[in-house]
Amino acid sequence: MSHPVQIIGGYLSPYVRKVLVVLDLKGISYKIDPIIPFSGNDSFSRISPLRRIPVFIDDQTTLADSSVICQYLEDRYPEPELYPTNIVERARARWLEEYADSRMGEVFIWRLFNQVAIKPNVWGEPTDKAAVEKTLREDMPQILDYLEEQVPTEGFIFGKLSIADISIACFFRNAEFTRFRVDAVRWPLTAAFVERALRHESFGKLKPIEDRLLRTPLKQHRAVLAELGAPLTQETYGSATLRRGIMRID
Ligand SMILES: N[C@@H](CCC(=O)N[C@@H](CS)C(=O)NCC(=O)O)C(=O)O
Repeated sequence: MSHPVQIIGGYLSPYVRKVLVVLDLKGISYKIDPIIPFSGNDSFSRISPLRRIPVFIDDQTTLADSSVICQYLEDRYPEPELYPTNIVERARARWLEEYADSRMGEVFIWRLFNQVAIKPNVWGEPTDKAAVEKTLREDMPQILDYLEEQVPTEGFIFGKLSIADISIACFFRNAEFTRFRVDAVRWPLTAAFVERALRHESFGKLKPIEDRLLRTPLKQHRAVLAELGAPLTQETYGSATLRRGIMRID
């Protein structure tokens, strides 16, 4: 690979995972600075004005949004194709990616993963159990009802694995981190689809790293990743000081 790629953002983010899976599928090697967005330093604010991860840096550009990054990778490295060629299917793939990033992001990350993992582990705040129960009772079924109509009985949404499958599956991995499992009786197609997608080699390679990080205090993530042989950058955009995100108030 002649153009070294850097990814700023940790392995437990679904948006980082989407980019790492796409890089893997396209055979592009990269270095990673595995920070959480809240530990970003002042330089991080310059490369990620919304103070979000992932950020992508290569010899040509710096990009701070997973969908923009994946589209750029597709344009620059077209093989294998991860967006359908047919323009109607291509638009639907982008819609499903957008649905995953916005609605599933809101529910799986902000209302679930944030409550169960980020609040206690990053901010030392208790989980709001009533809020989690409400999310599981009201928001989650609505998403699963929609997905049940979108996913196929076998294979992937457009036949071969595409950005739509990858984007959706990434959020289910974070749901697994909170011990959430899709009810296979109520949503059989979605349950089977998620299992199929997450079994894909490109997700499988990340799984041992993710599992280990889940058991590791944040401060030790870099050291543990070095021990695991992860392709770490030398420099980091992280700092010891935590800052709240700038896009929302919780
Ligand atoms: N639209 C962005 C969303 C990225 C995003 O929200 N990332 C989360 C991490 S999972 C984040 O950085 N959150 C910090 C914040 O919003 O303050 C993308 O697709 O890259």
